[in-house]
Amino acid sequence: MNVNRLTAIDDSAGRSRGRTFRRALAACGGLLAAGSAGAGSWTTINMPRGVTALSRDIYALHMEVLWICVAIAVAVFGTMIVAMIRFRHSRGAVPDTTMLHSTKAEIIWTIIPVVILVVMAVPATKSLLKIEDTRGSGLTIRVTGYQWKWQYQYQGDAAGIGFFSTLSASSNFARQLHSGIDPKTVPNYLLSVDHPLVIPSGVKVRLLLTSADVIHAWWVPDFGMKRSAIPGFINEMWIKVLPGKEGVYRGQCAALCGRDHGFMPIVVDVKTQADFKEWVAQQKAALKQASVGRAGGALTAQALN
Ligand SMILES: [Cu+2]
Repeated sequence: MNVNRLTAIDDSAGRSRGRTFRRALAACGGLLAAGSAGAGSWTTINMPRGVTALSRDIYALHMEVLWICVAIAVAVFGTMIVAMIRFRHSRGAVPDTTMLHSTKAEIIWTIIPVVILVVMAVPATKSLLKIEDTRGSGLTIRVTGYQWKWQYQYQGDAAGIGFFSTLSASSNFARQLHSGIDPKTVPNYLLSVDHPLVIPSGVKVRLLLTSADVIHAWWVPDFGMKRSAIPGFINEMWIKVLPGKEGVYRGQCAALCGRDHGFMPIVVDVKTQADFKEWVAQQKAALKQASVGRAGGALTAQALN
């Protein structure tokens, strides 16, 4: 084998490596393009902004941290990609074996991450403190998880109002084996209940969460909050739906709580304060009527005896 032939082999190997590299780059580009075309819109990929004071705070924090991570990723991967392309072996790059230790470099790459962490920790701590601060609430509701339903018991001015919230009959029929019902035809399949939780907008609503059997978790994504409901414990969380954001919001139990874990959804009907007052008055009137009916029934039974 002569020297010319060796050079020829080297050249062809270099060209083939170049082609492989370009093909790999093209494949990566193709994958990225396919990924972005196939993915849903930004709002379905990202977490929801939500409708409460806390959810907006959490969303802002999430976006801030996301963009910091994006900047770090661009800087780190960008440097790596440039280094791999410019200083690749096929271009004759020789490894630098002289830089074994640099105190200056170590100080820089320790201080920069610490500064980044502090920049992220300040707003995160503020949000955490806000999340835990349940003082000054205008309404308190006790929420109890059961296998597999939720119980809501209003306290304070709305005391006495309470009910169980279970999967709606339409979803329950459709979910049965061989029901013959196409779930796609059921509105809000597995996300609808018989009695939704009713709360007012613009009021700090405190939820006291517990459970009567196993660990459940109360979670409505649009409220930005999720809390565990644990037997023997009372966990707190608060919601303040922004005025103008009245409507129906849906969520699910977020702790794997047994066979029918997927069949205990959460539905919250957020009303204006005036409508909520009216609803409370209606519920109390119905309660009064029921107690009068019960008392009447008891008297009739006594008379008959
Ligand atoms: Cu559950």
